[in-house]
Amino acid sequence: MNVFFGSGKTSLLKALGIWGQDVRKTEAVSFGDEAVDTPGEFFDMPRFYHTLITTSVKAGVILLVADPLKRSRHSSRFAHALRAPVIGVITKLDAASQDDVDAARRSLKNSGVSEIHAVSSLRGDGMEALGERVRKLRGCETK
Ligand SMILES: Nc1nc2c(ncn2[C@@H]2O[C@H](COP(=O)(O)OP(=O)(O)OP(=O)(O)O)[C@@H](O)[C@H]2O)c(=O)[nH]1
Ligand SMILES: [Mg+2]
Repeated sequence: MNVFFGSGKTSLLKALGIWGQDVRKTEAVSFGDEAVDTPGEFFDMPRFYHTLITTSVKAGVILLVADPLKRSRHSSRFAHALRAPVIGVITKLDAASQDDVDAARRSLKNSGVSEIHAVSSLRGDGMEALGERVRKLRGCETK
């Protein structure tokens, strides 16, 4: 339990330039101008899954985040319930071992994600390629 909060979701949106507010604990599903942020706790509690699924309906792309430092394990095939393209993102590449990253990759694959990026929001690794994919799937590639 409680492996999804603090996994770096808000920091990731900020690093992608699609979150204007400060990075602090996300207490509720939060709507920004360009993105929707979710509290990590919702992924730990199956009774909140419907909220995540409903929130995803109008999304152009969904980033399913795995924290390699916490060995988070997403529900099997969870990504298949989401109604938009899902990209798996392994965060904190600057602080994780290769074993941690491999385990996070397995967890995301098990949840039904096929495209996976490993990034560091702090250091910037992988952010350019991920940003490009996100812009493309959001339909902003000509901006
Ligand atoms: N080393 C490292 N730390 C990171 C990275 N991204 C985020 N963090 C740290 O992880 C902590 C949690 O980051 P958040 O972005 O608030 O995580 P969150 O998933 O939005 O958390 P909740 O809102 O609680 O669900 C903060 O202390 C961040 O500085 C990263 O790429 N590398
Ligand atoms: Mg957050």
